[in-house]
Order: sequence, then structure tokens, then C-alpha cells
Amino acid sequence: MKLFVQIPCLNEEDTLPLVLESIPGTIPGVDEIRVLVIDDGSSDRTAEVARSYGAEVLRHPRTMGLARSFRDGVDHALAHGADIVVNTDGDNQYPQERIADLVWPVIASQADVVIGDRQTSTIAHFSPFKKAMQRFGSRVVSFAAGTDLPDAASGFRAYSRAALLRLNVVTQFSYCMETIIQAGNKRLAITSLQIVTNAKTRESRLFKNQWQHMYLSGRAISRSYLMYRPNVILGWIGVPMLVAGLVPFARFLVYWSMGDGGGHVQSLIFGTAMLVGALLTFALLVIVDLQRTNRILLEETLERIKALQYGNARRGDPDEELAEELAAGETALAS
Ligand SMILES: Nc1nc2c(ncn2[C@@H]2O[C@H](COP(=O)(O)OP(=O)(O)O)[C@@H](O)[C@H]2O)c(=O)[nH]1
Ligand SMILES: [Mg+2]
Repeated sequence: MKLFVQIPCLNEEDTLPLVLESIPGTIPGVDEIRVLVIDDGSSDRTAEVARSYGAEVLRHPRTMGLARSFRDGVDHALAHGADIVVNTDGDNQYPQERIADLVWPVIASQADVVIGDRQTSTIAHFSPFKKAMQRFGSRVVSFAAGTDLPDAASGFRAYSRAALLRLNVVTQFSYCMETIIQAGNKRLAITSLQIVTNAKTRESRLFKNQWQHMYLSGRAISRSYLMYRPNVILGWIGVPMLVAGLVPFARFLVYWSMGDGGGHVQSLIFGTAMLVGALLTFALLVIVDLQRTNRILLEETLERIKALQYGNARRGDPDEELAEELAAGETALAS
């Protein structure tokens, strides 16, 4: 098993040493641990600090954002044969000593994604409002993903190779929520591990304030949800419209059949408007369903392309064993 620990960083020269020092040197079930720092156009000495600790560095000449950095890190790790990728932050918020526990469910084939649950209700420097919002946000993400996860915004996570081949980060901003919703909808196994975060080293750089966090997270969540369950949203719009249209329409018909149609034209107009709305919604539903089929085909294609591009470097992979046997056979034949 080859493990990559990746740390996306923007100007983290002060706290990065703490992070790098606390990454364990050996982990049960893991043969090789590699540390990758994605330096997203830092203007400080982040890259030098990372290299001085023996970490690999992937540098963007210009800041490209956290989601892109995550993706590039994953690309690098997969291309170098990672079986598991752990993500942690450069501000030493997360307890790197717990990486062994974080990766264990993946090693034991019990999970594809493991999320470090910060137990946000117990964090002292979180205000009651922030705690409530964290809980609410996690509930919404859990609902959208069809799983039950206590801490959806945590950046301390382990992903299996199979999960990374299947997940595609498309939003610019937060891959955190997006990967969970995708993983849930792609029926990957997601579990949580309770962790205790380290003392706060600085304010969040991702968000100016709680409102911005809520706005951006809400946008990322609704986008991901819309991508996977558009039928639910359209159904909730279309079905009430259909009912609201049929009732006055039927009412008009009854009066009309009794020869009193003229006095009830309002019912007819309202009913017709609602029915047209419902019809449009159902027409959209058909288009959306076709789109969904296309997305599934595209995603399956991408997964296969990634598998080809990165090679099946997984240990214990049947293809690899077969390749080894074939190679051994060829050598034997040649001699
Ligand atoms: N690549 C990249 N990383 C960033 C950016 N902003 C913050 N980070 C990194 O993302 C991680 C989390 O950032 P942080 O400010 O601690 O946000 P928090 O999750 O709200 O605590 C840290 O490792 C930061 O260095 C950015 O614009 N690009
Ligand atoms: Mg932080």
C-alpha cells in the first residue's frame, strides 16, 4: 500500500513545519508514505520549507484555488501509484498523528472515504451560531448524499484509489461538500472518524466570515444536488403545479357541464396557467433525465481513461498480477 499525504497550501511557511513534523513515519498496513505539498502560488517560503522536510512540492506559479490544488494533488498521487490519499491542511488544524486511524478503514476495505469528524459541537472557539450552522450544513449534505455524516466541511480525509478514480471535482470553490455528495450518489462507502482538532493557529483564509461560508457552501451543495437529483427538485415543483392546475380546471368543467361556465372563467385561467407550468416542468424533467444519462456515460468514460492513464499500479490488482505472470512467462520463454 502506497499512501500520499497531500497538503494544499497558500502561504503556510509558519505552520507547515508543525504539520510535516507530525505526519507519522510508519503506519500499519502501509509500505510507503509520501508527502506532497501543493503550493498554490504562495509568496512566502512554503515550497522551501516543504522541501527542507523532504516533501514533494507541486507548485502553481499563480494561485488557482483550493479545489484545483486538490485535484492536481490527486492527479500527481494517482500517477505515482497511490493506493490511498490523505488530505490535511497547512494550518495544523488537524491531528496528523491520527492518520493511521484515518486510513485504516480504507486499508481494511471497509470504506472508500473516511472523514475526520472535528466534533464541532465541542470546539471552544466556535460560536454557538457557527456550531448550529455546521450541524445544519452537515445535515443538508448528508441528506443530499444519502448518508449520515456529522462533519461535512472537514478537510481531514482519506480517499481510496478507487474512490479517486470515480470522483470528479467540477466546482471551483469547495470540493469538500461536492466530493461527499458525489461519493454518496455513486454508492461509495463513507465513514467518519472522531478527532480532536489542534489549537487554532490563525483565522480561516477560505472565508472572510460565516455568511460568506454559508453562501458559498449553499451554492456548492445545491449545485451538486441538482447534478445528481434534478428529478427530485423538478418533481417537487411539477407535482404541486399539476394538482393546483387540475383542481380549478375540474371545478370549471363541473360548472360548465351544468351550463354555468361563464361565471367561472377565473378557475379556467388559473388552472390552465398551472397546467402549462406543470407541462413545462415535466418536459424539463425529460431533458434532465437524458442529460443525466449522458453524465453517467461521461463519468464512466472518465473513470476508464483515468485508470488507463494512471496505470493499474495497485498492489494486489488482478490485472497487475496477470501482467507480472505474463512478464515472468516471457522471461522464462526468452531464456
Ligand atoms: N490551494 C489553495 N489553498 C488554500 C487557499 N486558501 C487556503 N488554502 C489552504 O486550504 C487549507 C485550509 O485553509 P484554512 O484557511 O485553514 O481554512 P479553514 O478550512 O476554514 O480552516 C490550508 O491548508 C490553506 O493553506 C487557496 O486559495 N488555494
Ligand atoms: Mg484551517
